[in-house]
Amino acid sequence: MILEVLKYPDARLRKKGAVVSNITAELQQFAKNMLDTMYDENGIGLAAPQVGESIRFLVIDTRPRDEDGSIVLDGLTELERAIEQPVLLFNPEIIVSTEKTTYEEGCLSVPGFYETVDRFKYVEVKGLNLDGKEILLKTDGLLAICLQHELDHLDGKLFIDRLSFLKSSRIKSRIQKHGYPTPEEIEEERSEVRARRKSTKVAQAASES
Ligand code: QAP
Ligand code: CO
Repeated sequence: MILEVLKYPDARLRKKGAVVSNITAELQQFAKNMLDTMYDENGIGLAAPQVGESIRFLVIDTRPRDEDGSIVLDGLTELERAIEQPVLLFNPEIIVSTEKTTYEEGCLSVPGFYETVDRFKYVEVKGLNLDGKEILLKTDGLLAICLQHELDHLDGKLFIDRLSFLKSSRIKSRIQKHGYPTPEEIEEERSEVRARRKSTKVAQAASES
């Protein structure tokens, strides 16, 4: 089942998610619906508060895909490759974070807007899987960035809150005045972001070698 994704400035996005104490069959079905919704919206991550459930749960699948949707594993870091995706996590917590990086992020709750956000490069995150089993993820790459972005949602925080006051205010007032861009405008912005990310990646690879 596909769920409705709430958009900024919906007040429900600002609530702190409650700790899940019991992973019921109903919650397992909800988890599956969130995964369906994330794939349906072409997202790489989704947190429960984004669909109006104020609980600590997130889904992520950052595996890169080619034009026809098949997964290309060589775009992943070694640490990312060791982690089974999609990731479904209840009560996630960052227990270790090291080094800084930046990434041009977007969000299904702020469609059509992308900005560079400061994040940790490496994180260790613990939580519970669908069966309630404790798991520990040690990762870098896009998966680490996405985990930090989705964890923010569980505390009512959006990526636009992490920008400079000027950049953040510009986006917020633009949305308040003009609403969200049309699907055509969003698609245009997305292809520009993809091109920028690609050239950043090439520049990073060159500076590392
Ligand atoms: C969070 O965001 C994220 O504007 C997940 O028109 C993003 O899946 C973490 C999306 C980037 C790290 C890096 C956004 C889809 C998807 C849009 C998403 C849109 C269509 C966002
Ligand atoms: Co988001």
